[in-house]
Amino acid sequence: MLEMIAIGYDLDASPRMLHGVRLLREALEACEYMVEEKAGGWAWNRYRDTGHRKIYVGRRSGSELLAELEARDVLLYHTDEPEGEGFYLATCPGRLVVVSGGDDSGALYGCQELAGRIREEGELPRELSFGDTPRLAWRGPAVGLQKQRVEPGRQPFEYPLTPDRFSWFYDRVMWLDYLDMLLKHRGNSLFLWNANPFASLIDLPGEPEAREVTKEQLEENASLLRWLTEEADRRGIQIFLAFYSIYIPQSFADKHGLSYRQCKPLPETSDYFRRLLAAFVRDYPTVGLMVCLGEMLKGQMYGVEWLCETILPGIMEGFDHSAGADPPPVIVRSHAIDIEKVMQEADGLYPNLHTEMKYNGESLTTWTPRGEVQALHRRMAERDGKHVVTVHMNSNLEPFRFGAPSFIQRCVQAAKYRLKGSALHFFPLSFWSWPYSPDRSEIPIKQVDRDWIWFEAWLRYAWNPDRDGKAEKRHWISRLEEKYGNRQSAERLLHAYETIGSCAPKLLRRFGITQGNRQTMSLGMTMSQLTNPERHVTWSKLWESHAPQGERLEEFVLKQLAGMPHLGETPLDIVEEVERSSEEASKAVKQARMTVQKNKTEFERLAADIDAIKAMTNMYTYKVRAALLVFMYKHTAFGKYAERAALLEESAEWLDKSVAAYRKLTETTEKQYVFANGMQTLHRKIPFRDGAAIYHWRDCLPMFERELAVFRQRIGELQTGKMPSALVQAPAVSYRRYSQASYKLLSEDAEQYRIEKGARVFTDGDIPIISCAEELYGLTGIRFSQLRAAHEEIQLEVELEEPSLILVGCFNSHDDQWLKPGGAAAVDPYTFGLDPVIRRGIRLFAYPSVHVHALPYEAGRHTLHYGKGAFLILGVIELHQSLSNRDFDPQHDERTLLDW
Ligand code: ADA
Repeated sequence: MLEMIAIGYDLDASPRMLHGVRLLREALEACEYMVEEKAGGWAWNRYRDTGHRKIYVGRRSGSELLAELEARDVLLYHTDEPEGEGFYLATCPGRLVVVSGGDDSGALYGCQELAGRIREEGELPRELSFGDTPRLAWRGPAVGLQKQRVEPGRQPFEYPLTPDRFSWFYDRVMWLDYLDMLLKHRGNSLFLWNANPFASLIDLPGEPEAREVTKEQLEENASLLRWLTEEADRRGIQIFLAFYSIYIPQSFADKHGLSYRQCKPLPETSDYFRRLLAAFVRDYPTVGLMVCLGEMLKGQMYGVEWLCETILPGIMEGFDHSAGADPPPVIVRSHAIDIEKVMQEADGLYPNLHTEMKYNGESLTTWTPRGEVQALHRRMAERDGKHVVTVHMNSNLEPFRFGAPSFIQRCVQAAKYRLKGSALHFFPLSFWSWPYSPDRSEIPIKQVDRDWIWFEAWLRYAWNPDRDGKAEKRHWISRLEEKYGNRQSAERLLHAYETIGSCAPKLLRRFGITQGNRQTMSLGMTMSQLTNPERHVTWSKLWESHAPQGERLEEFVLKQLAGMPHLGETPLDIVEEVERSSEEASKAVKQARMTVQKNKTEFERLAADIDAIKAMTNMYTYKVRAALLVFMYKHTAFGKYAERAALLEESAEWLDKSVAAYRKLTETTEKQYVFANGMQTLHRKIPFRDGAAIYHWRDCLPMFERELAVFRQRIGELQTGKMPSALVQAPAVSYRRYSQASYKLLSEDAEQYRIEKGARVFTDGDIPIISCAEELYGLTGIRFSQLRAAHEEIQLEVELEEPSLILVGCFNSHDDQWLKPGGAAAVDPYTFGLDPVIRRGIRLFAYPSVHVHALPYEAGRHTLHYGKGAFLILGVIELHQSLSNRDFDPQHDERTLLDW
């Protein structure tokens, strides 16, 4: 006889609780119970009347049955009483099983836990007393409504929601699978990223230009979002839309004579965003919002106005007109703004306000973040709201698989304990190509399938990072055994995942230039980038905050030569560690191959990844050895000719090996991967400029081969007693002045002047030009007070006749008095993120050298303001012309930098 089990719940049970009941029912039926649902549940003193066993699912606050049983000491907890998403499972006298949830999500998770136990044991357990609660408040991934490339005729980030761009967005079956996966691992938030999603979702009355898609499309989008929000909510998942306050629809911009990117809120744009958000929140009061106020230096200035005068009032207005019970959560991102300044002004203006900041920048490098970045996280976390830590982008891991669970566990612990974060948001491994992975495959591989271990691990540890290491090891071995059908293989694969997983983080943090996604780490680095990182615009937070204490290459060599003690992680420590790890991983995977029973194709792909990461590791470690020898050469006394020459010889040998490893890497990846860098735009610059043209190892191999050939040729020249030709001969190229563009200077406290030898570059002091690059000679620059610029942010009003490039000169010095192009704005490809067009393009008397950047602007009026610190405006030139990419000071360049 089949046993009957009743599941009771209150009449007002929410869809979320009912989803939990459904999970329970399915599990019971799978174990051959008969199930009867009892909406309305039982009175506390009558439940015993039902003779068979029963399960009651309830929310602690609001459930009469739970309240009475608790009050009469029938239901007792041996843990903290369940609150929020927490739950407790208990067996009570009278053949009752209780699922007591802190809230609806708690009840859902309780049902899920019980359903899991029923399936595992094959029956409804007779004895239960188990409670659990999440340690982090939001736990969820990002999904990019963004594409890998800038669309022709459109701007970066401009991706209206349409099926031709995002066919998967309209695939409801795929969404349900994804939401179920999130629920399975207790993810409770999902962040959809787009520059301005509202323009594809909201129709502002009388404002057709504010819409980026057709009316029909807009309706389809709106219906999809509504459906998604409901289905997510059922599974305890909060949907967030992540947007940037600076992007307005192009058609709207055209109508008002504005540009697509709006740093400064103008009356028209402020009014637009306010109405847009009000309309959105009115229609979707449960959708959370995550706002990025900046993504450019100018955001530093205008974050407060955007948030306090436009965004929050818009949201409040929408909420007041909505049916929502509580104002939706709003998360303010710290990217490219002075988050502290913004939050100081915003605190108290909105009841559900939170902050967000990146974990290791746009890479994954360490579980011991420290320094300035750690301090800022902590200060944010001390505020009232939740502080979200984002594992953003992971540009040093792409395009490979990453599945080192213990690394991930420690990162989540660090997010909680070192950074004091209370929520975790993480990116998929290939954000830009969502939902597919970069693997070359006839049938596209979905990231959720390929990177299952990535999703599971982040979510698992976001629920509870403090799990016991040994038990965790068993857990992952079982999961791998399920996948590959054999325990021994599983043990070896876990070892392979763990050991190979440490390579990319360690390589980047010790040898890389930036934690930002300007660098595609797996494509390698040039000798110049290793030996002269400063020339390539470094981001020192990489090693000061996102790495354990340690030494950079040159520092290490200098200490070594001086016989000084080393501090922390040295380049050679890392070289040794990663070589050993990748070797171990490679052995482990070979052993695993012998016993793998299932999923052999995926196994081979994983094995190929490990081969590729090993080749990448060797490519780096050999090259680092070569670079260390170049530094030795640089810092060994002149005169010791033979000794110095031998250093370079040895260096060339290592470089040779590095190129051989690169060849192997290219061979493997040629078969396995479509691309290395997910984002294929100008923004990617390391190792080579332009991620749109250079995105595969095969594109880089010839350049690295050439680098080796040139290096050898130079050494040959040195050995014959000649200075290498590049050192003595000026290149046979002649440079012409850039084509000027007309512009007016409207500010009264600044003046125009001709760039030429002897001209003064500031209105105060007497700082003349000693020499300047031919490209700049004769252009019309702008000068202002250096003293004032050093102490406050200078604002210059200009009017451009046509779209133009403004040439901005930045001083090559860390001193506070100069503007820092390497600050927040360096991540922005459209401002200082671009490498200078002319390095050391102008020499001034007794001043640091000046790098010249070319910043694009639309026609029309602009306020130029880049932050505090002095800089130069060296002219305004036509947008379309070929720009230099050179160092104007060849002596400096070649002789002291050894950049050949
Ligand atoms: C990086 C990335 C951008 C965006 C940005 C952010 O700069 O290239 O596309 O994701 O980070 O918003 O944090």
